Amino acid sequence: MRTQVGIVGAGPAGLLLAHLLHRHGIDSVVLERRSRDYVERRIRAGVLEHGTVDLLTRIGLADRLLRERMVHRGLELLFDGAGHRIDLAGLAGRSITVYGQHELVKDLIAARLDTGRPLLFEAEATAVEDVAGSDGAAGTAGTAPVIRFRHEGRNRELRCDLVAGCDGAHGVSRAAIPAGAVTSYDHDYPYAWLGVLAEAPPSSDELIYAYHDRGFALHSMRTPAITRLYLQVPPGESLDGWPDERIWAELRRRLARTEGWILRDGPLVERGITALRSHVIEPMRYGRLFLAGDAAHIVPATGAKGLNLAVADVTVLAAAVAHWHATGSVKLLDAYSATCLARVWRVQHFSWWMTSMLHRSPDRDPFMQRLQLSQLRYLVSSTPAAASFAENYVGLPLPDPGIL
Ligand code: RFL
Ligand code: PHB
Repeated sequence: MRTQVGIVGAGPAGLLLAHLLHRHGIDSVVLERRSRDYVERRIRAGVLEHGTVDLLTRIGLADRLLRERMVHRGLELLFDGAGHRIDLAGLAGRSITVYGQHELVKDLIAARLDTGRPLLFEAEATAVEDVAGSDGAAGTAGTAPVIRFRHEGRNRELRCDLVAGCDGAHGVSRAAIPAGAVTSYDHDYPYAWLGVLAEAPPSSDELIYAYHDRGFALHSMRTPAITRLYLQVPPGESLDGWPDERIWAELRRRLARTEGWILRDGPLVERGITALRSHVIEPMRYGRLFLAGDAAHIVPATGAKGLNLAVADVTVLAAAVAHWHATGSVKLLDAYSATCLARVWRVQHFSWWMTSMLHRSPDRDPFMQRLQLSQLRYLVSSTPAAASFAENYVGLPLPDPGIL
C-alpha cells in the first residue's frame, strides 16, 4: 500500500488529522489496532474547549455535537463544605461544551467513512521505519518511510511520504526515534482517579471540582441522564476494593456541602482507574515522523485538556502538510514542533497547577493544605485570579492555520 500520510491510531488526533488532510485533497491511510466497536465505546474525555467546537463546526463535523451537547457557562469549586461558582463565560467570554469523547470519535469515524478514504480497524502497526530523511528535512530526501502492520492475519506494509504518530500513550511510532534524538520530560503525581459512569441524572447543572480532606472528587456528566464522577485514589489502587456502595459513600462525603444537597445515584455502568501524569517529548518530530496528541504528551486529567491539545496539534500539522503539498516549502513542517510545544507547556502548567491545588497530598502535609486553601480562597474572591483560571480552562485560542 502507498499513501501520502500514514496515520497510526484512530483516536481523536488521527481521525481529525485524516479529515483535515482530506479537505486539502491529501490522501492518507489510518491504521487502528482496535475494533471500531471498541474505540466507539471507550469512555474518556468529556469537556471540549470553545476552540475545539469552533473548528469542528467550521469543517462541518459538528451537526450532532451542536444538537446533543451541553453548554456550560460556568463551573463550581467546592471546598470547606461550600460551593463557589466561577463564571467562565462572564470572565473569559467563552463557554465549554460537554460531549463525550466516544461520541466525537463516532462522528469522526462516520465522516471518514463518508470520504471513502481508507480507515483500517484491527490493523496494528508493529513498526515504523525509515523516517529519518537523509537531510533531516521532511519529505525532501531519503527513502520513503514504511509502517509495518498486521491486518486480517497478514503482515503488510504501508509506504508514505510522512508518518503521523497519533497512537496515544502506548503506541509504537515513538520507538522509531533513536534514543538521544528526543528528550522526554516526566512528572508523576502521587494519586490516581477512579472514574465511573452512572445511569443517574446529573445532580448539578455544572461541573463540580471538590477539594476535600479525604481527597479530590469531580462531578461531571455526559447527557441529561448520565453522570460522570471521579474520586482521587492512591496510585496503584485496584477496583477490587471499591464495591459500588463504597464509591457512592465516598462521593457523598467528598461532594457534601453545608446547605444540604443530594447526590443522585443510579447503576454504575463503567469503572476505571487512571494514573495522573505529565509527560512531554521534545521535539515532537523526528525526520518524517510527526507525533501528535497523547503520543507526544500526556496531561493529568484535572484540567480537561488532553483531547483539546490533540486537536490543536493536528490543526497545526494539517496546515503544515497542506502548505508543503501546495508549495513544496517545508517551513511550516519545520515549525510544527515548536508551534505545538508552546501550547503544550502552557497547558502542562495549568493542568499541574489545577491538580496540585485540588488533590490531597498522601502525607497530608498541613503546610501544603493551608497553601491549597489559600489559593482556592484567592481564586474565588479575586476577579483577576478567577479570570486567569477561566481563560486557561475555556482554552486559549487555537493557532490560526492561516497565519502560520
Ligand atoms: P488516543 O485517544 O489514545 O488514540 C490513540 C489510538 O491509537 C491506537 N493505537 C494503535 N493503532 C495502531 N497500531 C498501534 N500500534 C497502536 N497503538 C495505539 C489506540 O487504540 C487508539 O485508538 O490518543 P489521541 O487521539 O491523541 O487523543 C488523546 C485523548 O484521547 C486524551 O488526551 C483524552 O482522553 C484525555 N482526557 C481528557 N481530555 C480532554 O480534553 N478533556 C477531558 O475532559 C478529559 N478527560 C481524559 C479525561 C483522559 C482520561 N483517561 C482515561 C486517560 C478523563 C480520563 C479519565
Ligand atoms: C469528564 O467529564 O470526563 C471530565 C471533566 C472534567 C475534567 C476531567 C474529566 O477535568
